[in-house]
Parts: sequence; C-alpha cells; structure tokens
Amino acid sequence: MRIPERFRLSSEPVTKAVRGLRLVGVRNAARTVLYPLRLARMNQRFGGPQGPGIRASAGEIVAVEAMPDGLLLHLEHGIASIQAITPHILRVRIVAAESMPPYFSYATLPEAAQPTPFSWTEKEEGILFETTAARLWLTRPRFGLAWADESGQWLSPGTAELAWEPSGGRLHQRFPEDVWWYGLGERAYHLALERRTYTLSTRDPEGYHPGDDPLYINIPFLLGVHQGRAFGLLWDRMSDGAITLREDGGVEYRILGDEIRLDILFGPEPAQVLARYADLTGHASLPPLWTLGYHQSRWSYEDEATVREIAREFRERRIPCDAIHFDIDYMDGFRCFTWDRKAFPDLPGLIADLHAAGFKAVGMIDPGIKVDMDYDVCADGVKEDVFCKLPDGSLFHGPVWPGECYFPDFTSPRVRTWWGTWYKRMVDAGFDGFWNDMNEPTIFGGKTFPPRTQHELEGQGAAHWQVHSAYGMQMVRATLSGLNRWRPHQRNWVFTRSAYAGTQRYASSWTADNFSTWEDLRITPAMLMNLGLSGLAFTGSDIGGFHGAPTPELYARWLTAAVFHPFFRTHTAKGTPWQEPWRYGDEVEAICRDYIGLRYRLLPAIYTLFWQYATSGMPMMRPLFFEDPTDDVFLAIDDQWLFGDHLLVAPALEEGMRRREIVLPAGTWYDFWTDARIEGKAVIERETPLDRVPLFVRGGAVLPMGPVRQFVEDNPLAPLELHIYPGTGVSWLYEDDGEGLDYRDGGYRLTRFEMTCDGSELHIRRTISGDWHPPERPITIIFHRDIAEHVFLDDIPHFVLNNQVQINEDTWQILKATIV
Ligand code: MIG
Repeated sequence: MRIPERFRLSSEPVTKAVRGLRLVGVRNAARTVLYPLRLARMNQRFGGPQGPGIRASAGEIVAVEAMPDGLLLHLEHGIASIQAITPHILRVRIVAAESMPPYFSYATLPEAAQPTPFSWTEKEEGILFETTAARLWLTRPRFGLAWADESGQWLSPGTAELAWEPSGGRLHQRFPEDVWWYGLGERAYHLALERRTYTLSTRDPEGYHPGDDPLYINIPFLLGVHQGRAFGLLWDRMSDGAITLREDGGVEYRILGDEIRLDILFGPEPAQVLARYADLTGHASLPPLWTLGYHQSRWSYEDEATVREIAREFRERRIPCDAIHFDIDYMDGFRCFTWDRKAFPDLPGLIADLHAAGFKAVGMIDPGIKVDMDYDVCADGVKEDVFCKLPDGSLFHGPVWPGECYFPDFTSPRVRTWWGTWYKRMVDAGFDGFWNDMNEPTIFGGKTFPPRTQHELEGQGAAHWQVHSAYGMQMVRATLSGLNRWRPHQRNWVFTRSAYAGTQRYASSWTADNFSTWEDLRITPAMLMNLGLSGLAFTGSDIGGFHGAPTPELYARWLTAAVFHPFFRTHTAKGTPWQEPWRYGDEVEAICRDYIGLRYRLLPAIYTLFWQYATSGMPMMRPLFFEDPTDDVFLAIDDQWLFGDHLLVAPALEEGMRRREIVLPAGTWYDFWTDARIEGKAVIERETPLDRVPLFVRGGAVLPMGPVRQFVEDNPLAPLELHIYPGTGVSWLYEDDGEGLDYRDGGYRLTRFEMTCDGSELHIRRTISGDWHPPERPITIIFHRDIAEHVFLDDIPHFVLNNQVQINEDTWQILKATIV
C-alpha cells in the first residue's frame, strides 16, 4: 500500500514549529470539554465503588502546540504528544488528563533522545508529522494515528478506536492483514505469534505448558514484519493490560491507567529495529566468559557432600562444566543472605574448593524477607523502612518460601542501595553469580501484591498496580548495583525470572518452570527467539525440563539443541529424579560429553556473538527471516535458527525423529559434520540419529574455535583454530580477558576477516583493533571442503599438512590460498 496523493505534502521547515498554541478550527475550540478521567478514578476501580461505565473516544484535536521535540495536541477528551526521539523513533503519548504529566519510564534511556529535525503540516485530513525516516498522520476528524516509513509504505493505515474506559485506555490500531508479529517478551507460543489475546503482566504460573499465558516476563514490544519491512512497537506501561493480535492484522491494546504510550520504531531491516530498540532501552553488557559455559543446577543440591560429589563427577567423567547453582535450600530457613550451617558448615570453604576445581558458584536470592525480628536483614529492613506498605501505613506481608515475608520496595533508590549492601556477605562467601527468583512478585496461592500496595517510584509515589511488571526489573537493578559496589572491577552477572522492557541492562533470564515433554522442547527455540526479539537475548530453558523427568532421548535432544542457546543450563524441580548428563546411560552420557565439548570448542565464536549483542542489540539466536524477510517461507520457521552470522542449527525436536527437512537460505552452506557444500535456497534432508544436530556453516565464514576445555579458563595456551569455509563474506572474532572491565577502554582484540573466493583463489584480509593481546597461543588455520595447495601469509609460503597451516605468530594481514 502506498500513501495516497492527498496525504503527500510538501515538507515545511522546522522553524515553523514555534512554541505556542494554535487552535484547529473554531468548531472544535468551542467543544473543548476535557475528559474528567483522572488517576484517582483509576484507583477507584481497585478500591472505592466502581465508576459509571464510561467509554469515551478521545475525540477530536482541539488545539496544537509546537514543542521543541514535537507536538502537543489538546483533544476533546485528553491530551496527546508526538515526539521525535530520533529520526527512526517516534513517541506517542495519549493521556486522559488536561495537561501532559512529566515523562517517566523504567524501560527507556533519557540519552536515547537526540535533537531530531521534524516538520509538521496541517491538512483538512489531519496533521502530517515527519522526520527524515518517518511519516505520522494525526488524523481528523476523530483523533487517530497512521504511519508510513521512508519508502512510503504504510505500516499502520489508521486508528479504528481510541477510547477511555473507567479503568484505562484502549487503542485499536489497524495494520495490514498480512503483517507478521514477533517478540512480546516471554510467550509459550510459536515464533510467529498467532492471532489471539496476550496478557501484559508478570505472573508465576508455577509450571506452564505451550499456550499458557501470561508468564513471568512482560516485555510489551512487538516486532512487525510486513512485506519484508520491519518495525517495532513499544507499549511502555508497567500496569496490566492486553494485546489482541486481530485476524485482520489490527492490534487492540488495552491498559490499566490513564496513559497509552507507544514508541514506534522504524526499520526497515529487522536488525535495524533491534539496534534502535537497544539504543532506546539499553544494551546488555558483556557477561563474564564463564557464564557462556555449561551450568548444572537442581532444586536443590541440598548439602555440601552433594555439591562436592556433583563437581567431582563432572571432572572425573570429563564432562565440561563452569557453574554449579545453589537453589533456595542452601539458605537458613529460606532467609536470604544466610546459609544453613548444618548442611553447609563451611560454605566459603566449599566455594573456594569449587573455584580451585574451575567451577563458579551461583546463588539464589528471592525478594521476600522472612518476618523475623531475630533475622538481621528483616530487623534492619524494618528499622531502615525499606519494605512495601499498604495505604494505611502497615507493612505488607505475604507468604512465600520462608513463611510470611516483607518485600523491599525496589522502586526506591534508597532501598536499592540497602538491598545491594547485603550482597557483600554473599560476595565474601565467594558466590560468583546470582539468581533472582519469585520477583513477578509472587505470593503463594497464585497471588501478587495487593494493587494498592505503595511504592516510592523514584520519589513520585505509585500504587502497585501501576508498576507491577517492573518489580523484578528493579530488583535485579538493585542486585547488580550492589554487586558492582562490592566487585567494582569485575563483570557481575545476575539472571532473573521476571523482567520488563529494558531489563537487559541489568540481567539475563531463563524461561523457568517448563515440563519434561516433547511439546515443551519444541516450543523452546521460539520462546528464546521471541525473548531475543524483545531485547532480552541472553536466555535459556531448563534443559530436560523442570517439572517431571525426561526420557534419555528427550534429555539428549534438549541438551544437544541447547548448545546453540545463549544460556546453557540443566535444572530440575524438587522431587524429580537426578538430572545430570550421566544419569541416562552410557550412550547419552557420551553424547552430552561431546556436545558440551562442542559448546566449549565454539566459545570463541559464541563469545563474539555476545559482543555483537552487547554492541548492536543483535540476538545470538536469530530467526531465519533475518536472512530474507521478504520471503514468506522464512517467516514462520522456528525449529531451526541462525546462531550468529554464520551457523545454522536444525535439531530434531520430536520424539523418534531420525531424519528431518531443513530449509537453507540463499547462499553457499557447508555441512559442519561432512563439509558437504550445498547451494541455497534449498530444502534438504539430513539424518538425525541421537548424536547428530544438523549444523551448517555459511560459505565465506572464518569460524573461530578452540579445544574442548573442562571450563573456560582451562588450557588458555591451546591453539586457536580458524576454520575456513570458502566463499565471500565478513567474519569477526572478539576476545578479551573474559572477566574485567578493561574492555570498555579498549582492552580487547577485535579481528575482522574479509574473505573473497574467486574460483581457485581464496583471499582473506585480516585487520585487528583494540589494545589487548591474547595469550601467546599457536594458531591453526583449517581449510574445509577444498584442498588448499599453496598458502601464503603476507606473501610467505606456508606448509600445508592435512589441509591445515600452523602458525605461532598472530600477525598476518593477508592470506592467499590456491584451493582445488
Ligand atoms: O516456588 O527456588 O522457577 O527454578 O527451582 C518455586 C525453587 C521457586 C521457582 C524457579 C525454579 C526454582 C524454584 N523456584
């Protein structure tokens, strides 16, 4: 669809947008009766008698005021603003109030807003608001929105309904029927979101199956793809709501409270939308390298002897592992920041021994603080006035694991600082990373905080219902800043169960309480990809399933597929059988050993993916449509994915599946296992015995790999392998010390490989940047598929043995090879 001629207007210069009120026609001005809906009324829904069933449209635009960064629109019923945040991001706020309240958001960064030239022009049909990349129509007579990108293609042709209800707002926005939707945080659905209603809230389902909704994470961000052009919609409100993806393509949005807020992100490439989303809501930082290794967890390894035995088994069996997790039972009666001195008489000693064996320790911390005045955290919290209160001033308490608990108000900077203080004890005990659970927040009995629970909300004050979905986010913010205080020179790592838009700034996540079923395994890549398309890409699932017990086949399939997930951890519920890689017989143990080993062999490439994510918002696990969003074939595929720029993964995710079809996008691909060369676009078949995950490497790739390591710091002087897959393309290798912060000041080595291949002449230009020097390890250059006959590095001939070249100095700039 193109913009009709009547909407094409000559752009007027920005200087026209002088401050001041412009009335839009006398007829409208005479009807300036502002809608009386106020926050107080919203509150009534949760307290006093229910107001009358008012449903009113926002009405017409009554007056327009030019602001430095956009327009303020006085409506018949409410007020709206349009702001150009960047040329590619427009912010729309529609508020049921007489004046525009100050902007506040936990999701977005103030520094994301740049001075952006814009223009606006009035027409009978409405007002056209333009940046260099976006066109937004503010329509008349009924106020509504329509927008198009720079190509002129309509992304949304208009508003069907914009109304205030007693409890909140409703916006029904039209989109083309053939739009595809993705993202929306954590959803137990397929990648291409089906047309249905999704709840916007954070909840603990205590176990979920595909199709259950909502879950723990609420990221109200949609990625739309229409005829190959992508765009993003961030509906930034922390109160409960719902999004209905309609059959006709439209989106119906409902939200509690008096503001509808929509940030529109323009593309047109999916990667551009995600980069803009990361600039808007914050980039994840580089995690410590060990977090990319294999993690072993269960609820719980209950005492010292068990933890020691698990660690010993990994090392004796030569199954690589970097981290052992301590679930809630390590605590003393579930009191956070304590440990059970009977089960763990010398926890610091145990963790020191784990460290000596190359393991890191990850400890769980929940938000609920046991009501117990003999417990220092509780007594101090009461004294320091950090816990959430009810409107009558009493402390809110509710039952979770420890019994009745108080809950810190993480929306207060003072309370966040207090919370961070307690981590000193944990850091001193030796814990390396932290796991924040139950922070939806969850109260036993399927509950959360009462809606009127009071929050400080950065000095502004709010009731719980207004900030519900951001509680977990603010908890991990507090956790991370505490850790950064106690370990200022180290990368600190937290992962969280609940999250809101922007949480990637503070934490990673996982998809929590799934089941040991094939259906759950099947939906996992889709869940992880949609989280990545919502900015929270460092995530994974409980390998083998949390509730229940996997068969050996299911465990093997889950673990081998999870090698190619960002977070790689086995975890299981209390009362289930042991769930370590050696519990399923020799065959599965050997498969797990090999595939966890493969994860470690791929670490140089995987770490580079995390660097890409941190710098550009590009998720590690990418849907196939990133290759070509114009071809419908790719839009729904979610049993295969791209792991970074150059790897395509297509695991068997069904019981008994010994063969499967694989869609290869355009270009040249190499079978990782056989070096067979395949020309895409093609549908091929591969055998999938239990020990085989079909894996393909893009032609033109330099795939950096290393040896099997038992943990990431093991064997630092082993050779770096550069695997060369002939073709044309650019590859990256990012390296640094893996744990410190020097990388922020140039303490890294970034290598760029640019390969061209013209028949038998293969050419690679290598350029490096950054100040860090990798350990002096040898380098092995390994040619795949074709025989390398003559290899020159900077014009010096090198001897080729077994299609490999060994070099000791990592200095070359040009590689030339003759291949046959
Ligand atoms: O009410 O800490 O999702 O991973 O093992 C259950 C015990 C609380 C839920 C987490 C799960 C963890 C469990 N927790």
